Amino acid sequence: MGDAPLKRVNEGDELGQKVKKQKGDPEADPSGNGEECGEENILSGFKTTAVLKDSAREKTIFLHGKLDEQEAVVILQKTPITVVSVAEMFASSKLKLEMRNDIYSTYQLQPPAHLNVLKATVVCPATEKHVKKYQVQESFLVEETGEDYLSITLPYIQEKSFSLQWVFNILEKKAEADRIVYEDPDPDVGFVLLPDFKWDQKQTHDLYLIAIVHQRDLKSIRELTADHLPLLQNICTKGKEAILKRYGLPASKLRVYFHYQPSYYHLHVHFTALASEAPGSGVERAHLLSDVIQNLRADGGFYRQRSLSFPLRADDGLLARFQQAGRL
Ligand code: GTA
Repeated sequence: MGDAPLKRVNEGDELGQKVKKQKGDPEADPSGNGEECGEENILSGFKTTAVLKDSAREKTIFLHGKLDEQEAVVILQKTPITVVSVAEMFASSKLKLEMRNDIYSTYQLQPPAHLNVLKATVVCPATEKHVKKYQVQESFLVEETGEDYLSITLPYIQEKSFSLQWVFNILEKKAEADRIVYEDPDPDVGFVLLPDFKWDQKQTHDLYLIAIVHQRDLKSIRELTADHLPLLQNICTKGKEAILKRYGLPASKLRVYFHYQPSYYHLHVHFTALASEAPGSGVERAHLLSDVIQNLRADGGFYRQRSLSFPLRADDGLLARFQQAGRL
């Protein structure tokens, strides 16, 4: 598989065990979300080799480097400020005046440590494909016919996709079990709904959940037919109900969609707050679940036959395959 780590972690590998623990491995951390694992800071040994991407607007930096000689990607993100924490923040922060002019003044506000937390995402050992995924790059729009999918895309993704181990861990309750918001265990129309790992779950204005289907033979929307309508309808209805019940957010405040191409080829649906600009929610990549359902109702072969457009990054191997096939 193209997702082979640059350097493999052995079963007994110390760093592998540390990272597993940090990332919520059920053997090490039954909670699945790494709570209170802070006895050891595995990132203290991280040596940055490159900044893959940084964004002042999104207050995020993506770093490539080494953790104890293993390739790693670390994403640091400042988390949104929640209204509930504001009163405590004002009461307990240090405030240093920067400038004052007439009715205007700016300050450096230093909140207490527990109100000043960054979200850190660690991928270790990272593959070359992970490093490329997070790197800023030029993109090209590709129009893929149904035939292109069978002759170019499918062989490529069978050969070189990210591992789905994290998905199977969720479905088998080996990881993140206590984060599950809703599950329909039916093998045909069932799914698991849980917070996406990009969401810190502190506030609903950037709510992000994913519904992962129990069926294991569906890679993406390309493989959907009218036979899958009960599955899609089930995710749509029960997913929205579960989000309303747990977070109080009605369907009218949600953006519910698939990615094409996804990064992980096991069918899943993204549920994001309409108010947020989740990465990958643009028209060139997102396909609303409601549109997919209607298209399949009108034509059961829609996603097998129609051309679908999507962006590919300059060094994506799939782009090279489209170029080699004279399709670009
Ligand atoms: N709960 O272990 C996991 C897990 N993993 C490995 C991935 N996801 C997970 N969720 C849980 N546990 O939304 C989530 C991903 C994603 C979904 C897969 O599964 O967060 P996809 O197959 O369509 O892949 O969806 P996608 O959208 O390309 O992947 P991803 O990772 O979201 O990357 C898209 C872009 O988002 C990146 O290029 C980057 O710009 C940005 N991004 C990625 N991760 C972060 C992050 N932690 N913080 C900020 N931005 C990020």
